[in-house]
Amino acid sequence: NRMNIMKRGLFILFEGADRVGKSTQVQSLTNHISNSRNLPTKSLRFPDRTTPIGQILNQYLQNATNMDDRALHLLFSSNRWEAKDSILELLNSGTNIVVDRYSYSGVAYTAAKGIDVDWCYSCEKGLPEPDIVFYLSMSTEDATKRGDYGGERYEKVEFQMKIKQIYEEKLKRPSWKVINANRTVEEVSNEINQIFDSELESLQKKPIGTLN
Ligand code: Z5A
Ligand code: MG
Repeated sequence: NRMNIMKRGLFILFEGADRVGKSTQVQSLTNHISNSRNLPTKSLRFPDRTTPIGQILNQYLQNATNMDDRALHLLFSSNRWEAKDSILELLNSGTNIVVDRYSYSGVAYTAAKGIDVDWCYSCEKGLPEPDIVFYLSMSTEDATKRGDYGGERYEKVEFQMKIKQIYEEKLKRPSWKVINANRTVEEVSNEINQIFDSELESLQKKPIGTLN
């Protein structure tokens, strides 16, 4: 395994609307990379509710506070900017990161309130770019039938349909891996593991990108 020590980590991102199984698949791919592939791996999630900014976001999401939509958007973005140096350090030191939501969640959830997509995205320019984006897709109707739905602020069917539309019509890029999330956990994770395994070597040779 000495060869792996020389290689940078990959930045793998999971995106999608509520309850499509992102956190489940983040856990599964993290296990696959660290146990089956024997590579250093860490999972991260946004919002990172442990920082002071993250605590404000947590209160908002739990319906405890209200805030201007753009001010809120900037806090979600700041919560990624404050993680930028540690993300780059992890990647440069050879640790793969599997990330649960990032800039595209930021844009989708704010733009769904009627705010301009380009304005939303501009705050994200300059952040480290994910090497692979897994976009988990399923019907909003089926997603709402899954566990714990309805607890947090954004968990309303009409809002979720808008989120899905923004992801698919405004944000999705040709390079995204669109995954049918309406299958068993194992079926979904098998497809994801295969994609990761087949792209690992070539992506390790690419420099870390920047959102632009
Ligand atoms: N937000 C924002 O506005 N701006 C930003 O910049 C960012 C986020 C970064 C917090 O999200 C909120 O912040 C979110 C967006 C907003 N809005 N809301 N609401 P969060 O990531 O903390 O949300 P969460 O609580 O983790 O839920 P989630 O992301 O909606 O769920 P998920 O991670 O996609 O799904 P899961 O937890 O893996 O699975 C959900 C349930 O389904 C669970 O009971 C599983 O056991 C089950 N499950 C999973 N996979 C399957 C399959 N394949 N079949 C059947 N059942 C399954
Ligand atoms: Mg989740």
